[in-house]
Amino acid sequence: MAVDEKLASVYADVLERNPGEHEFHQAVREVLESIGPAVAKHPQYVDAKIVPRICEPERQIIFRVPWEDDDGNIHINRAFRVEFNSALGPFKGGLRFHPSVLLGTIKFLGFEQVFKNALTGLPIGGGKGGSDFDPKGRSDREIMRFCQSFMTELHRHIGEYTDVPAGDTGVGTREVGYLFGQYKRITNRYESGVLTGKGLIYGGAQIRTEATGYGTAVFANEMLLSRGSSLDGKTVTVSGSGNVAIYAMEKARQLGAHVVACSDSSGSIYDKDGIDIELVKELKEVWRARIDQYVATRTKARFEPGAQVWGIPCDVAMPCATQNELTGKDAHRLIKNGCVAVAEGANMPTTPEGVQAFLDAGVAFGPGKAANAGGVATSALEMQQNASRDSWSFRHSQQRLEEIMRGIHARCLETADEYGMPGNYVAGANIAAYTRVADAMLALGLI
Ligand code: NDP
Ligand code: 2IT
Repeated sequence: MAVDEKLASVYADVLERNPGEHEFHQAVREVLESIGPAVAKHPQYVDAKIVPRICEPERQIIFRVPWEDDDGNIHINRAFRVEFNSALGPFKGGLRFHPSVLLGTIKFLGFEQVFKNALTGLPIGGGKGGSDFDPKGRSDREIMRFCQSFMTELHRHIGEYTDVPAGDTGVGTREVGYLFGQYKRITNRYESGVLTGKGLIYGGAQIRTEATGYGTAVFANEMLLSRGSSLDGKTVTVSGSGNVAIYAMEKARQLGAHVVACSDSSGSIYDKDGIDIELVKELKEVWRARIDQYVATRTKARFEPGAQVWGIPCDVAMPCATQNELTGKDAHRLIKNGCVAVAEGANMPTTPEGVQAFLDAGVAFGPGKAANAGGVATSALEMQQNASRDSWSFRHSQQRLEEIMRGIHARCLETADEYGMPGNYVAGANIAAYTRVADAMLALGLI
């Protein structure tokens, strides 16, 4: 798809002013390709230069993180917090620790987050942060020292009314605990709402751990229900085996699906009897092991080094590992093998060619900013509980999460219909989110 004529110069500007940041360019392009009809319908957005303002982060912070390993060696990492847009609420979004992280990575994630958060209907702006720190193989003490050093700088930029980080790749409950401990120590404030994804014992919310994956499977089910089918009895493949992948598999199974494959960056496993999700949890959450260890216990399963899951026939695919992990070629293979629905648990896991192939083939395609919004939505519920010094039951939290996911699904479909692109969740999500952010920005004056 092409970028609308009115928006072409905005996109050219983004390319020129953010050189080399390909993932950021890709994320912006996808939104600009979708929102042409909304911009045409609302000339006030053009007059107020809403689109160029949305493409420029409100604030970008880059800092040094020095830390010492267990042998006394000194390491220097680079860290970022991109506070992208606060029209709808405090900046909100996760922290990623992965060696591939660059400023452009965090900008793409922050940009996506603005729209995702708007789609939830909750009062949260968008931001993202992280570091090129590699947690693999590091001891608990090393992780703690890194988190403490990271927070020693980050603390001055965040706050429950300002910017509220959470987890993402490489950052889970353990890391959020160390980050919160250091924030509390420096500021002398038990400010629970400054971070989400906390442990249950000190202000965390029920179902936050499960929320992204659960929400992704619920979204897949909603897409199928709207087409007269459901996840029940469907064969599902999932990429990754981290937080999002594990709980996407768990909810898919609860909804009656047969999950046969998952992966990590070393390769993929195929278990035709159904993935033993408890085993994957233990391997990944307790032992922090590589995925090939799965076949040591489940001897009939197959591990393929270096392989992805996309060659395995399935009805529903859920990419839950990382950006651009599902290419046009992978998409064509999935379509040929009978895949009817794709729900993105990861952020931007499908390349533009892949997305186009799915849309052209009529596959129900749920983009990450809609399908994986359950995580951040539950973070907003955690903020709500912290603000009222309350804690809700698992059952109530699960009900809220499912309502929110159904609401997002309906909003995407209705918007796609309204703009004459029935069934196109990409257009629906981008337009619905864009108009919400744009209306808030207009109301707040030139900000
Ligand atoms: P985790 O760190 O828990 O797990 C990440 C998984 O993806 C691991 O299996 C990892 O394999 C694999 N992976 C990560 N990077 C790469 C890479 N470059 N190449 C191949 N495999 C890779 O992260 P999450 O599950 O939390 O996040 C996964 C995705 O979901 C990300 O895109 C994230 O932005 C998105 N997301 C996360 C949310 C959350 O609440 N956590 C919310 C919404 C979206 P290995 O261990 O071998 O590196
Ligand atoms: O990409 C995402 O939505 C997240 N990593 C979750 C962010 C959050 O603030 O819970």
